Amino acid sequence: MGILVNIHPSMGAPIVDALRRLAPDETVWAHRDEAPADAVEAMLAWSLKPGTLPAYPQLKLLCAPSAGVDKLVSVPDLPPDLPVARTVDPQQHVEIAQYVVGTTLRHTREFALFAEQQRRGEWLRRPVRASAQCRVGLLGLGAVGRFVAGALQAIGYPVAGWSRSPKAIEGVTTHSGDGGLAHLLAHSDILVCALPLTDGTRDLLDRRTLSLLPQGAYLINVGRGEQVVDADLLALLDSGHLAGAALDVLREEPPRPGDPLWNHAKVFGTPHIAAQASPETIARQCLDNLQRVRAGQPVLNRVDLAQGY
Ligand code: OXD
Repeated sequence: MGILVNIHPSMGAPIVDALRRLAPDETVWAHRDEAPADAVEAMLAWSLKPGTLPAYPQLKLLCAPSAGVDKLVSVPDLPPDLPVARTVDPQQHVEIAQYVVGTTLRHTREFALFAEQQRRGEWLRRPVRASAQCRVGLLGLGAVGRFVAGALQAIGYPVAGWSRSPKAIEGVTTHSGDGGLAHLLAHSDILVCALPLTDGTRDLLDRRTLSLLPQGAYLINVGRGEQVVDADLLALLDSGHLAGAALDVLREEPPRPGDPLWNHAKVFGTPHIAAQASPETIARQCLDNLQRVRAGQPVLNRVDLAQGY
């Protein structure tokens, strides 16, 4: 019996190494072709094709190497009683906050513009936009959202937050529900999306909701690409309603050649690098949970399949 790392080797190989280092007595397979189907007890996967899970009759645990589990819980043949665990890596919260702070500063302190000026050999001073007048609206108030809120507040940005169900965070004005969302959007000069992808958040940021943002607002997406309707975002960037967007996640990763998001002057795009759980943490939490399943104990960081995260 053993663990199958069913992840592309570019991401999976360091996790295989970590598992073998941490648990030299466990059998770890780095590829589906190597693993006897009836010996796979736990699987690590980022996404799954329909038909994969039923091929493993002894599977007792499915682990995501990530905080987001949307690509696992959406598979139609996921057995409802199979424990699915996410990875919770506090370092990921730090990294997401770094990304949001970095892109917020890049926008509000106009770093791209100054880089362009430097390239042109131009010495032109401009007034600094006061951070106190740049309101940040944060969608998603889980562990990541809370950390991001603290980091932005520490450098002078007023932060308000929204989540589907009411949540309280000390020092942050919070909103919930549809009415709360409209209010938050209308008062956000920068909108940060740090939501999990669920049926309730898919396509949440479309023409209607993004139009509620004030003229000249900026979008930062560290949630999932499927939460933004790309054509609507592009239309609002082109019309000038939105000043720009920093997108770490896209509906299609990588985007197709010719996708207008690739080259749009107002889009700062990065290839889903805002944060990654460390291979060590992924491996440790998977091994821990496998021990728990074997001992009949509850799995840690178990995904609520009804909620989708
Ligand atoms: C995650 C991610 O969900 O990296 O952890 O996107």
